[in-house]
Amino acid sequence: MITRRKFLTSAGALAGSAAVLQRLGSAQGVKTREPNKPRETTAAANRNKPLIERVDPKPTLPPGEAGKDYTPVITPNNISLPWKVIDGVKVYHLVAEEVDHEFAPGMRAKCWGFNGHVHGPTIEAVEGDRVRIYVTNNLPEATSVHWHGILLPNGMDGVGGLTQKNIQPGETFRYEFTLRQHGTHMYHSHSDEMTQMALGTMGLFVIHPRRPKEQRPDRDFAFMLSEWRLDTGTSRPNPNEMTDFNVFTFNAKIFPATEPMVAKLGDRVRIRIASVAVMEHHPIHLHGYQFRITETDGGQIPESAQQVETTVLVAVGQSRTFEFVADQPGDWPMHCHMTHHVMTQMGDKFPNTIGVQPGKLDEKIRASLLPGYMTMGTNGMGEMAEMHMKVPRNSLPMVGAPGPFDVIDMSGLLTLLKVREGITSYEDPGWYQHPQGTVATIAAADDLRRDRIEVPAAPSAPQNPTHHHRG
Ligand SMILES: [Cu+2]
Repeated sequence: MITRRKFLTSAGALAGSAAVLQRLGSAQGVKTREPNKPRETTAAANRNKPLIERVDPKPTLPPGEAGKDYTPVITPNNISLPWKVIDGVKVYHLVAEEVDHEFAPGMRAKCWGFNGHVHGPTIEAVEGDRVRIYVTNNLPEATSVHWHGILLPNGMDGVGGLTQKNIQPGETFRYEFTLRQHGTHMYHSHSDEMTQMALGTMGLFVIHPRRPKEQRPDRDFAFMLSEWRLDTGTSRPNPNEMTDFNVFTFNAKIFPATEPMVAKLGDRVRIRIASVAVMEHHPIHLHGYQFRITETDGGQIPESAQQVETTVLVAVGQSRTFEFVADQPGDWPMHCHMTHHVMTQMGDKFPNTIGVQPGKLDEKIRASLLPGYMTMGTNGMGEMAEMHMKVPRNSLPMVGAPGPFDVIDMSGLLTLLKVREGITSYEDPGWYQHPQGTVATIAAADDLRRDRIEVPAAPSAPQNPTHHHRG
């Protein structure tokens, strides 16, 4: 029999041990977010301290060191912004400027970015670091930089006109704050955002936990998603576009210009995906794996609440981080599952010709109107990847890159995870060599007979069959 008194006593003991566990947890490792309580470093939690200490707490730990305190993040096709430590503060310098950016060989545009990069380099720091970030404006109009998702004094939030004066062309502003959190965050201009962000002025801001409770990843990759309107023959993305984007990028690159993620068999892999522009949400799907969503913008999710997924939706303004053990070798695509987001430029505004039987149409048009005319897409768009058509200046055919078997008829928001056994470096190892018998191939007649597979007759002769399979 549990008496009321007994019950209360044991409940009290339980509550006590929970508090002890919580203290242990916070001493040993990362605290998960508790947004409904004031943080120990915030103004409301320190009402008895002087105002400046409450609003802008000074660091209590030395600057975090790579290797000792964290495993550096890898930003494929980009770099981490260099910094120096001056009097215990990590000092960074961003220069907002026009950048002649290559999305993929054959497609360049004058974008806006930072320090010669589109997007800007990744700012990397550690929870508890004090950071001082100088921003020089070399754009032709005023700007400001907002630290998206970062907890800081209101006047450091970087909203032009609201929390600070705009940074005029030629001016350099100083931002300084102590990092009170960890996670995948971003920075972006917050002055004329529509124009500046559509041209690329944004970057990742990765804050490592000081003492991770979880096992550290062997490979930690970070990506920023974006979409652009870049019309063929033009040299600048069009920032006035609201809905109809035609270039989709991982770290401002289009497949096959996206650097692959390379991992050794058995590596613990973390992938961070963030988006802060422009107008689209992207469900990012990884082939061959299930992963745990381990972090949101708010930092680590308690293990009991982590979801196991194969696709993660990253909305504009969000970051999502997932982890898995790379236990299956191969070349695995990671791509947006919006099918038009793995195409480029010429994929839209194309008349639907699927199933059209052009008959003598092509001949007639060639004779009387257009000598080079050819009806396309009647059996699908895959053929477009193989045609090596002449394309207008500064454009890419909408799909296609050479693959190990056939042309890969995807582009845009696609990159590869390359998992290999026995590699000694993380250089691109080339295409995966499959163990014998593990590749789908044309079915042998013996197999069909043994398994009693009856192949139905092909539909009555298509007019211009394409040879999507070369083998
Ligand atoms: Cu997408």
